Amino acid sequence: KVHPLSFEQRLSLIRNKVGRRLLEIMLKKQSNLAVAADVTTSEELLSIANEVGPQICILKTHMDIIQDWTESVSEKLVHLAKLHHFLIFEDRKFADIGNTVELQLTGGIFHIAQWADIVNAHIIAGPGTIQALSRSAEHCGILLLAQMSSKGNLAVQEYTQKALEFAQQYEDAVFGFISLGCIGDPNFLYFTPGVKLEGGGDSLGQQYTDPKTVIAIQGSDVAIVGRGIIQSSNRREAASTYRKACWDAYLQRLEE
Ligand code: 5IU
Repeated sequence: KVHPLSFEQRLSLIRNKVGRRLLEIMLKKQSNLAVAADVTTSEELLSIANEVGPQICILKTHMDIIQDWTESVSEKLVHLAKLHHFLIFEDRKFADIGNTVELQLTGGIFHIAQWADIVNAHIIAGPGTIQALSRSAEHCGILLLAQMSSKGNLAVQEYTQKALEFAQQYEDAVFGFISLGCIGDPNFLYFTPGVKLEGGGDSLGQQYTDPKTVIAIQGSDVAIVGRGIIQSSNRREAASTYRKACWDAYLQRLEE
């Protein structure tokens, strides 16, 4: 299933403009590393964004775990994203009917549509979720959850295929998937969480795979790394190590 195309070649295949902008950033920074900043204070979130910013193509956020969230946090985040040239991916995993999703994306106290470049969605509620996201935030690129990294998850086989079909129907808005690797179509980008150099897992079902397996063998494009970097005593150095490991794995895939 792993296709042989380079990121340069994929640039002309991706219909969504956020997807193309991401590829340009990836090529320029030689980075297919996303960092998952699962932290609970704005101070820590912003300091991570600043520390790992130069090494990453994406910062993945969970705004609803930040205890002191205000609009100024998102403003500062956007400032750092511009400074270090990365995109902001709010991992909100929208899963409701279209009408509700539209309100969740634009309303509440988070106003996700104002600051996120990328958002994601489950396909469980049908295409209305995607229609709502693409209509109410045309400037946001969408990723669909096709597979998950956690033990016992239900996103397998037919479900994964359905995610691919949905994406193909909304190719202007959807530019990729959360998946364990390439699921077959080079017109989309593949983003894989559950990545750690040492492998292993955690006590709540997370299952880690190393960057080389995920990118060179399973054909994923962007590795999403959380605790592997966040819990390191030197985040800058860890991000640099992961960036190199992920990019080398991509170059290795091209050679095969
Ligand atoms: N995440 C997963 N697995 C998934 C999906 C999302 O781990 O299948 I969808 C998120 C959860 C967390 C990050 O924000 O990716 C992984 O963080 P760690 O590398 O710390 O496990």
